[in-house]
Amino acid sequence: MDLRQGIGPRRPGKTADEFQQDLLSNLFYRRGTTVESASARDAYETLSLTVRDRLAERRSRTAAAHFATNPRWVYYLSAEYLLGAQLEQNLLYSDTGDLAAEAVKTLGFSLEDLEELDIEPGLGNGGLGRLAACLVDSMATRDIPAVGYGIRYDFGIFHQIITEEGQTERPDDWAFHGNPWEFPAPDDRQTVGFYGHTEPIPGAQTRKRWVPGEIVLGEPSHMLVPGYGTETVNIVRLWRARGSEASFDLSRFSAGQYAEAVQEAVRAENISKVLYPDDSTELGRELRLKQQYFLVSCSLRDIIRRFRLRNEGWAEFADKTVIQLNDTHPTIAIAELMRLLVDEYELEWDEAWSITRRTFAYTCHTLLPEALETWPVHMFERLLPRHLEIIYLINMLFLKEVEARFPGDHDRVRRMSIIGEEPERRVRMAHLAVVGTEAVNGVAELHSKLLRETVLNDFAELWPAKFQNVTNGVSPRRFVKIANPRLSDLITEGLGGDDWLGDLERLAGLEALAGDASFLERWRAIKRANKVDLAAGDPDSLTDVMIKRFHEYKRQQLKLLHVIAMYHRIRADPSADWVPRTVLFAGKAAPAYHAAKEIIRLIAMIAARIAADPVVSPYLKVVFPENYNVTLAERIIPAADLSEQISLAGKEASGTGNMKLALNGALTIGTLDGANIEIRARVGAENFFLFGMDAYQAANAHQQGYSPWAYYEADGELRAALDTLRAGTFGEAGQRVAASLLGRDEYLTLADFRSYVESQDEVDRAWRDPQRWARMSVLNTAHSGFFSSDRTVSDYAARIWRVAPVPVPKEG
Ligand code: B1H
Repeated sequence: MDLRQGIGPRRPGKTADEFQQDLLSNLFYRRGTTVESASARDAYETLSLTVRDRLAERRSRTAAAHFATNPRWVYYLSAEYLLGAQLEQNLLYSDTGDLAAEAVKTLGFSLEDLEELDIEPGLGNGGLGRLAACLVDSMATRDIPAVGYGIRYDFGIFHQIITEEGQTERPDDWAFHGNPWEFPAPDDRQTVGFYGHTEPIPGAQTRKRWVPGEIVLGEPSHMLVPGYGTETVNIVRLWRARGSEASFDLSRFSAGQYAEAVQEAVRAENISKVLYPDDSTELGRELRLKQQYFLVSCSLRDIIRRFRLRNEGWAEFADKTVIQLNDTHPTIAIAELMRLLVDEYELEWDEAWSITRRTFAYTCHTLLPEALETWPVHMFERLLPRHLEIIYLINMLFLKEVEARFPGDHDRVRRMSIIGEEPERRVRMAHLAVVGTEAVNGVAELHSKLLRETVLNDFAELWPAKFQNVTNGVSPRRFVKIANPRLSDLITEGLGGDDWLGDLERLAGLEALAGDASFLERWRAIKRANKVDLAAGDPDSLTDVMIKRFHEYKRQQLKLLHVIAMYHRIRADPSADWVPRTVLFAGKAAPAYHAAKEIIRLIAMIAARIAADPVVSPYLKVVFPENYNVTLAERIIPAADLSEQISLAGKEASGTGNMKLALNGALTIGTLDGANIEIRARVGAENFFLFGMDAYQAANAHQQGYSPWAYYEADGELRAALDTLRAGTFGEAGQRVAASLLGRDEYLTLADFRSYVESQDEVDRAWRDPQRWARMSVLNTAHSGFFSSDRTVSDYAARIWRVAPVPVPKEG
């Protein structure tokens, strides 16, 4: 029966009355309550279902269009998704905001009340996880058939509490009250093996049998990912680990051994229990590798299942499928697809390898050596014995290729091997990712260039055409329209329409208004109103924000040295005409990253000290709102005047906060690092505060005998700031930070201090001319259209995925 003709499901209505009726039906029949007794949570859940129904209707049309087309699909594999709050976005994308606002009034609530209850699935750490969320948004917006695969962690990124003692962590039970946006799909569950041993198969050459020692179930659920201004609704499919039925031991339970009875199930469920709260370093924990394989194994089987719905045999698999690896975390997929094709589907090795290589593409997000994942061979051998055998064979064949190209170059072979030998034998996941994929990309121009010139240089020499750049981007819907409604309205008015939300380069039209005094006045008033809403400090002060994960390479400590220098200047001359500043830090540190937590503690200490100082506090305020997440970012970004992007050049792969802030009219003070370079090139050098050394100077500094003491000796203001820290004025945290800076100063903070302070002085001068500042602000927004994730996705689609959009017909 064709459900689209004759009898089909009743479709959600378009009018206010129909929306209202649907809301009430959902309240009665799905929530099981009544208007009289509906709580705020009842209303929130019911509204969410009502909005979700509208997206689900589009989803059904999307699936039908995809099924009819049998297109090439993009599968995005990512250990992290930072999707942000769902309600407001889904109201916008289903164009039901006004209907919803009216309808919930009948239940006695306002939309704002209900938005307070909305969930934020914190299933990621920082930029990498938020990028995944922006890309799935833009894939749907660009009508690309895609599924995002991830893990449904029970506990997302920890909830951060800030006290004068610094950061403490609390578990984030994000779905404690349930998640109305999620559809469980238990019928699509998969079984995943771990441990065990391999056995030869008589008569077979490369095929082997893997007998796992542990079996875990992966249960999927999905969330809908609508496109903006289009009919497409894609999905993000998240896997949750469960024990099998057999994992509950009834006889032990009956014997009163309650803990033992469930221990196997608990062990299984621990796999998706918690997100690793680590933004950079490899934890070396077996559970982490287990998570990675769990994600990959479930997702690949699901991808094959979906392929088989529409296709027979394997001839077309690589033409119909592209699997994008979001960093190395899902890279074991390369060995797993080989295992499935060779061992389970009985393809010849060469054919399987040709399919595998053509199916995968790899995005690298770092240059930090400590963030390039490697796993001890012994751990692999125990957990994934068959995969290790496959990796050895891939490596052997690959190294033969290298030998043939560079005869006698044994050092090159050693450097390029997927297995590192020193100091212990380890599997180098980035090497596997380069060898097993068709395309490798960095995330900003400088990053992609440095990848080719440094960490992946040998590979770029072997396969130059494989290496590409795709500069990151951000969703203008979430980070301008939803986050900054006032500015969005003004932009829409200024441009004569809201097409810019789906075509961000249109912001360039604002340039014509940058000389219009009344427009600039309104622009300024909006920034001020956003600051009033944020309520972080005096709305007339310069709001100077540094919002990102805490890491020494990002150099929050450099910003602090500047704060201390300002503190000293004000104390030395309290009656001078200082530019008042509110310095806002927000961000999390990995719980085990002590140096980063020390910096947070120091900020808390300095903030309290300055607040208590009647001489300094009229001009300088330091604030640290706790628990930085997507929702808080959406409040801070629209209120920012100055965006701190001050990483040591060559260390920040791209940055995406830099893009969000520039789009919202903050001016950047930054180094020539990551995407800062591309932002500056577009907004114009005169509208960007540049300082510091470049990546090449930074790369050579330590080799050339860099000495932080030389800078300490030569610069009185720097010396005074460091001496204040050393003297213990800001506690032990201050002493330890100073000791680290005057010890090795790995990230060359002292070397860039003078140039940074001079650039900050330039910031003050620009701020004193409000017209000039407003014009610079407008020009930043006007020329940041390139940084839409829609453009990023179009780049991937054209150059890496080679996929075409599949339009979804409108209803009726
Ligand atoms: C980025 C990570 C990352 N790069 C390891 N690498 C992780 C590495 O839990 N882990 O083990 C988690 C995350 N994250 C960031 O990616 C870069 O630092 C940013 O510069 C970049 O903008 C972002 C998106 O490409």
